[in-house]
Amino acid sequence: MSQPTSPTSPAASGAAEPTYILRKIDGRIGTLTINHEDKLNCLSHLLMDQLMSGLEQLVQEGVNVIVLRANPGVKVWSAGHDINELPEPRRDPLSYGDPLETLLRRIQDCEVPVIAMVEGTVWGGACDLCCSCDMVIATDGSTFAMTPAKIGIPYNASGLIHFINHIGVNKAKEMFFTARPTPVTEAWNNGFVNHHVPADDLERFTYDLAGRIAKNAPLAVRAIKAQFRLLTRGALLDAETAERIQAIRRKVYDSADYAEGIQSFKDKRPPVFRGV
Ligand code: LCV
Repeated sequence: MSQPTSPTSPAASGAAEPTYILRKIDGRIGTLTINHEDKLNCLSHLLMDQLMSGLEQLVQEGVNVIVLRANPGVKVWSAGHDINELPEPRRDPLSYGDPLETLLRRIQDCEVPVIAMVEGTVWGGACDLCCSCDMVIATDGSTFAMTPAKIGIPYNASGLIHFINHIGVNKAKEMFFTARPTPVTEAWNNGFVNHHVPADDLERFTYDLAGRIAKNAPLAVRAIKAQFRLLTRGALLDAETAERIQAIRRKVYDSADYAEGIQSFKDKRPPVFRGV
């Protein structure tokens, strides 16, 4: 087994960037470990940049499957988008070019299957990150919470499609409208995770499944993944519907409620939404 390697690149100041993603290869299985626990592995721009370059490097190094995980024993797998990096009001918080949206597409377009190995709680954009992986294996105690309504964010069409595809429209509405942490037993029943297993069996189970994929014909696996990607992009939207969705979303991220949602998090107080 090769040693864990970690992508560090000199920042402008010349100092090495913090290492938020650890990269490891074992045979044809690559592993990317999210490694920023003092901020609960929240998806900061730097962490997401390192995650995307980790994906590229593993594919270039010839892996046939990638496991995306956090360090063993975490209580929070990822607290979702770094709220401090959400744009100020009147700017789309989840635009096509947003680092989170770019990362989600990069995972869906990744040439090899990506398996999310989850323990602990998963929040907001990190749930969409799991949805964008090809499979999710979680421990029995894991939960998944979709939080945009709690923060005052309209989410976006491609993100909603991910959830509709995975768990059906009614369960997706419940996850988004309530922002409730959904226990894995429910998430399993509605198809959000492929398997849930006892915490002490998570690693064995996940790498056993990864090993089965790694020894299959790589070209066939890649071609099948590419077809799944094209077939699950969601129904074609006519131009007017796409513009109407944008208008609906703009009303929200232009609102005082969006500003209140972010500010209340920073102030560590419950938000007071006024519907304006
Ligand atoms: C920045 C954080 C975060 C964080 N960002 O520990 O899907 S969408 O549309 O909503 C999308 C925009 C999105 O993903 O938004 C983010 C959604 N995530 C959440 O709503 C989860 C927010 N975090 C929490 O509710 C709590 O942190 C949990 C329940 C995860 C853990 O609570 P706990 O009491 O154990 P703290 O809240 O004390 O957090 C520890 C440190 O991590 C920071 C938080 O500000 C704190 O930093 P300080 O020690 O500097 O105060 N943190 C947590 N989540 N998403 N920073």
